[in-house]
Amino acid sequence: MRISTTLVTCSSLIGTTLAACPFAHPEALWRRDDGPEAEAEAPTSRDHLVQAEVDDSDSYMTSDVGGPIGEQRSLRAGPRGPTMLEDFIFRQKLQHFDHERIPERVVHARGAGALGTFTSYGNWSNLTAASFLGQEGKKTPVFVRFSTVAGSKGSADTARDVHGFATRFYTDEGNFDIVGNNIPVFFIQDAIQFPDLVHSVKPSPDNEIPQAATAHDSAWDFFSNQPSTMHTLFWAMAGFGIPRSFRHMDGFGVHTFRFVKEDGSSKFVKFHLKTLQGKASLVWEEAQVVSGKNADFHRQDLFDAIASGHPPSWELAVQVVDEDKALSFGFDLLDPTKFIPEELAPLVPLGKMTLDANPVNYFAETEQISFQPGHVVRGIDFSEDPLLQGRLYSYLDTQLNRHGGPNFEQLPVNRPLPSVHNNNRDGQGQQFIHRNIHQYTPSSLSNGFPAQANETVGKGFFTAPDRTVANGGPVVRALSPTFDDVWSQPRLFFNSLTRVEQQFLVNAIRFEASHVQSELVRQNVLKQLNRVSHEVAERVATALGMTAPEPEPRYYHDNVTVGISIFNNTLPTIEGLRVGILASTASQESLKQAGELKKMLSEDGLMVTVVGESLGGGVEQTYSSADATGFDGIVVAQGAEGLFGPGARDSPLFPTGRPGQILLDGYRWGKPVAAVGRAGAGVFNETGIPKTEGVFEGEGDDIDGLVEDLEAGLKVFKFTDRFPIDEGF
Ligand code: HDE
Repeated sequence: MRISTTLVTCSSLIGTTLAACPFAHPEALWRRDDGPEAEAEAPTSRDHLVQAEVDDSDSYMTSDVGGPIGEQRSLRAGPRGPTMLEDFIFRQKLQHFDHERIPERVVHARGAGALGTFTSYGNWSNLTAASFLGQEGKKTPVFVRFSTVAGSKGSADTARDVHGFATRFYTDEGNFDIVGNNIPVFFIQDAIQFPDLVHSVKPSPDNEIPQAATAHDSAWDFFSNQPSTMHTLFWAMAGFGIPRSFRHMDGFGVHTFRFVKEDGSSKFVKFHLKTLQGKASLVWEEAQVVSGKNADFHRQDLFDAIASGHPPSWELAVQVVDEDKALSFGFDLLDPTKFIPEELAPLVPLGKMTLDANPVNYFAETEQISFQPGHVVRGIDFSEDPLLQGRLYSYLDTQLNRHGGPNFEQLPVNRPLPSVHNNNRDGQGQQFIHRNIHQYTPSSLSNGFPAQANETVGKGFFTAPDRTVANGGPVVRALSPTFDDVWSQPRLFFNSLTRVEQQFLVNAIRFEASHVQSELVRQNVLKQLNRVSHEVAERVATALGMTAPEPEPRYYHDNVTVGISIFNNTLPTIEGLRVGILASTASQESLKQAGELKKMLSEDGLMVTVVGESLGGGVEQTYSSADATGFDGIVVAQGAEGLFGPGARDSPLFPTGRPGQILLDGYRWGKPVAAVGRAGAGVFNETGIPKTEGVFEGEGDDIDGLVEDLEAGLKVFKFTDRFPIDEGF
């Protein structure tokens, strides 16, 4: 099969360059011809959206129905008279404005999108009939939307939260969505509890406080009464809740799905998207400061990385398990509060996804994209996971609410690449002009078209033909007892963290629980923690001024697994990370050196900003607006040392002590900090930074060595020995 990438342009369709043609039938735009010799070919990144773009350059302003319009003044009955009802230009403009918003997503409202390409590493027909995985080098356009969960559309990016990682593959056999998260497990086991979970974490209904935070009574009341939440909570309270950027997090399909082969046989799979930038996380104080300084921290990072030519990549991988092994690991594969440790089922890398294009219109693309776990392609099937089963209903329903009708799949960002043929008709905002007057099946009058595909004809099956369900029992409103143990895996997760990550997790629960007003809820929290680990319960209890319950060892164990720690690994690449060079506008020496440093660091793919008292001479940001949240590493240029320490001269150009504070905060938040030659020892002494790991002093004027050290430090990313650990742990 071949999908022609020859676009029939809008201008050739309607003969004008002044308007685009979003209403054209995609069949006119994408031509399919099937043929055995035809090789797979697909558009990349945003080619498939270009047909809907509107280019205003070299155009006259028109009304919504195309007539040129002029003066942007309303029509008045005399210069001082009332506005006239006949002014359709005025009415059209205001009316459209009044209807600009659609309901924000009830969860995952805050997000950012990017486009790119997925390339298959091989022909995976030994695992699945999915065509986008059927050939080495086969390319499929993708759209990814990253998000937080609880916050509203205007909330801050770095709120502590689970993060959404929703990926659409525009395959040549239709859209496939992995609507996943950056954490491989979920809070609840049954979809019927989702509204309760969300109501508990959202702001209080009386005062709409707190925004984008779980540090409040109702959230922890629910968590502590619903212990299936413990596992996901542990991940969210560790670094996974506050990633450094969308680029530095993994994605997980969470549920078990099925891969179905051409012969109809199927296996269970878990989807993973492994970041090739490495996992990296902020520390909590830093994340809180970022929330205030730059609410757009993550979306800006993604946009800038792509715009500046550092496209992030992920590897799509699966864990494959025979269906009769669903219960063989000591937990149930249908239970979404469990992940499969890698040593039990290795990751099979299937291909690589690279995001290399930014949306050109946030609303049309990122806001209108309508993901659904129910968007699967032939070769991929669901499992009986009760959370997934509920999502198959909820996402369709939510799109109907957001878009006001059933034709949202016809929006440019939602359209599949192949043309759509069925008897679904009409409805609000219908974009297509269907010619078939026999819009029903079966029909002799339409010669049986569109014909119904099946396993042998027309490549049509979704449900695995050999699929069976382990059932036969009575109809029950209950979960299987194989879902009962919700404490062993949070413990496995905790055991697999480094000591300092365990401390971060404990500190995060301390922070959240200390915001809980109710003594009863705090006790319930300790009770649940104690089932996972007496140590965690005790450590949290000390901060709450309470006593942990007696140990409850039923689920205690010392097992560990791999791939959990964020801080234990060095990053495979530093491309796209940000470095601040602290210079002084008053010192030519520092400006010259800042320029040299910038050149060297930029050549290695870093995004570098020179900071000084005022702009000019290579300075791009002033001390009045700079702070440590903007940089992953900091270097002080020689000649700027007078700006640091208590002896530094106050300046009306920036808040007192700001240069020193940037350096000190960078140090306190675990970042590599460096100073060239003479500046070295001086600035560190003045700002009270001890000479420890990740604090680099250049020898004399040698900036080569210092750049090398700093870059090695950036790979470490966070120097965690700077963070104190509870005594005795
Ligand atoms: Fe969602 N979820 N969810 N969710 N979810 C939505 O769909 C829902 C769940 C996830 O960037 C909504 O279009 C139910 C798990 C992401 O557009 C809504 C249940 C996972 C996104 C919805 C879950 C997710 C959503 C809100 C329990 C990880 C953002 C607007 C059964 C595997 C997608 C929308 C985007 C969005 C319902 C649980 C991930 C209301 C009922 C588990 C990444 O339909």
